[in-house]
Amino acid sequence: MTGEATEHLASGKVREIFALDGDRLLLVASDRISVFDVVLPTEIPDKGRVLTGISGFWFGRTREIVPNHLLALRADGRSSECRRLEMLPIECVVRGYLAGSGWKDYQRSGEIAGHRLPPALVESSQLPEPIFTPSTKALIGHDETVDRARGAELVGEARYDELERVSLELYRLAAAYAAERGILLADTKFELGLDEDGTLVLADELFTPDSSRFWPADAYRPGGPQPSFDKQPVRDWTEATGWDKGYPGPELPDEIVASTRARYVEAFERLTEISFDDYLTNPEVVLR
Ligand code: Q0T
Repeated sequence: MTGEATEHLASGKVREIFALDGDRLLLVASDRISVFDVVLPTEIPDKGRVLTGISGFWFGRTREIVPNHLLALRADGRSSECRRLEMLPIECVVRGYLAGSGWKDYQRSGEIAGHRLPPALVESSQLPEPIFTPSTKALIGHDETVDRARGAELVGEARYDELERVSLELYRLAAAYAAERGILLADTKFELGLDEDGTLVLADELFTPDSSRFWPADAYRPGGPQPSFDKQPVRDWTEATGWDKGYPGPELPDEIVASTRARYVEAFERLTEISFDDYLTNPEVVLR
């Protein structure tokens, strides 16, 4: 036997987690793509490498805000060696624009996670200020948004305040940076954990198109849903087939695969200003 023992710990829709040893995990991003919460039978070549590279880029540029779990990027470009943490039981969501479940909550109640919002906002409106709207991980179905009182019951008041402060700071940094490159970061989700000394550490993936809504700035028209930077051609093509959005989803034609791959690579190159070929030669270029 060569190589190391790796125990498979968990599968997500598009990622796998393995234990390398007692202190380290290996996160492997596949090329699977989900639309309308369904994983399609067709893969997008290099999608997992693009997402791993974008996460690595952001982990390298947010260390002054909060330490993170990334230890190394492997030569395959899709595998990250990470510190193993005690994960916190809330997902940290920041919204700068009104979309998805936030838009639904606003229409119903005029607020999201206890944040009272101005009247007369429309779908995709920019919010007056980014807001922290954490959620609990539901075992099945969608995550449940929680307010400060419920969030503080789950992690403690001081930790909740720390999560809110760090999350807003991360969002503001990335949203300003992306906007300069023609990409609106509508919202994003972080997962954090604690290391052996109880220090807060950023985990999971960071500011990828799978954990964030990326909108092309030049197409931004509030008053309706916005096209997704990465997945819009896949959404449009699959919907046009008459698919009922249940399993199994349809196979994608080659031209949709090729144009979607190109959009992921474009997102990587616009955000990082690094050529994707250079990333494939040495993934750690994103950390410099
Ligand atoms: C985790 C300890 O990504 C997840 O599941 C998809 C297969 C969620 N998840 C994260 C962990 C991490 C990370 N990232 C970490 N550094 N330490 N656990 C477990 N599940």
